[in-house]
Amino acid sequence: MQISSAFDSGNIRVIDASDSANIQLEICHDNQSEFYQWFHFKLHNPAQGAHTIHITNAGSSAYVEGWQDYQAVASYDREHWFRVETSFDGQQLTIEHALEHDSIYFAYFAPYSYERHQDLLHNAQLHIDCQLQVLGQTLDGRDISVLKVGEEGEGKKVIWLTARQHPGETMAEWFMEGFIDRLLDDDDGVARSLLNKAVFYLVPNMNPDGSVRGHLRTNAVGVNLNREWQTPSMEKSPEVFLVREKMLETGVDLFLDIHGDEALPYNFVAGSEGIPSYDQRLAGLEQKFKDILLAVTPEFQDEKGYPKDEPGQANLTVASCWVGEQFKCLAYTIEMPFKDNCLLPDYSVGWNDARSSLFGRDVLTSVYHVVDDLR
Ligand code: GEM
Ligand code: ZN
Repeated sequence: MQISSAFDSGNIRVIDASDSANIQLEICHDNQSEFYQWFHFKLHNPAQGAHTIHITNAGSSAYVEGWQDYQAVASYDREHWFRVETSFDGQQLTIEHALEHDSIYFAYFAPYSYERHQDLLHNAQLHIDCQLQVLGQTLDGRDISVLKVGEEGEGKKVIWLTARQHPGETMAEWFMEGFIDRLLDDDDGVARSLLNKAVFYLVPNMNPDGSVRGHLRTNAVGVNLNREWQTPSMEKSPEVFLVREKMLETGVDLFLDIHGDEALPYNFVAGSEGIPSYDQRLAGLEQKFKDILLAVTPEFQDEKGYPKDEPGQANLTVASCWVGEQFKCLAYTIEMPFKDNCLLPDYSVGWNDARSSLFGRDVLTSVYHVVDDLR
């Protein structure tokens, strides 16, 4: 039996793989960081049959509550990911699976590879309304890429989306795939009307280094990008520094920052109620955005989510808080679950890549219904 993680977004350390009934593994920390939770590895065993895998350090991971009622994902073909029997005893996460083929991949959530990221960018640039812009390079030397869709113009709004500041939250880039695909669909009336009303700046992956490295939450040097928005630097957080500079150049009328949440089995939003400039106009825009999304899809809900920030108490190092305050604009963090939407569960796949992509398509409808009210 061989277990490896020497591939794009791979993360595991083998402690003991001599007995298929008692495989012992550990998740590696993000580089120069205390965070860990993302895992992605391949198990090869032509003997096939029953395997019991223990991730022995799960109990000290970043979000231990994320393992409660969590089921790991697996794939034989690296395209179709399904949930496998998983349990957590407070210390170790145990995966039980009977192999039906010689090789199988296991992961925390459906991976989104750097190759697929490049395909997303380069397919999008083929569209006449889409420009592929490179703002600079990350600390590992990868492009910080933005898709500009549409053109600025008199009375047109400027809409920014960023995704995967936290690289292990791969559902964020699946979301962007759906959002971009619909926005570039010449047969879609919502998309075509939106391009008459707004120009879009879309960052499908804010953290390509952390993605390839198999990190949960940080970039190449262990920095949490979603705590860098007040004072980013080229030395620690060039990803944020360069995107923020571009935002200051273009202005922002609507901002969405796309994430995943380890513990809450829901889709939800986190707003800007705690920023100093929060007012009835922003509160009204937030409510309209949510009301439309609630009407469009039962995958969204507005009962469960993060505790609300007290007035003036928002953490302005967080993207949606800093952007909301800097531009006095509607700014949301959008969260999807690593587990499932427990209000509409799918027991075979849980929340997954396809549902994330469809949710991205649905959010475009909310953007359409608020675009005229943004200023
Ligand atoms: C969260 S976002 C924190 C709360 N955001 C707002 N707008 N109040 C983080 O970075 O901790 C997002 C995430 O990690 O998924
Ligand atoms: Zn996140």
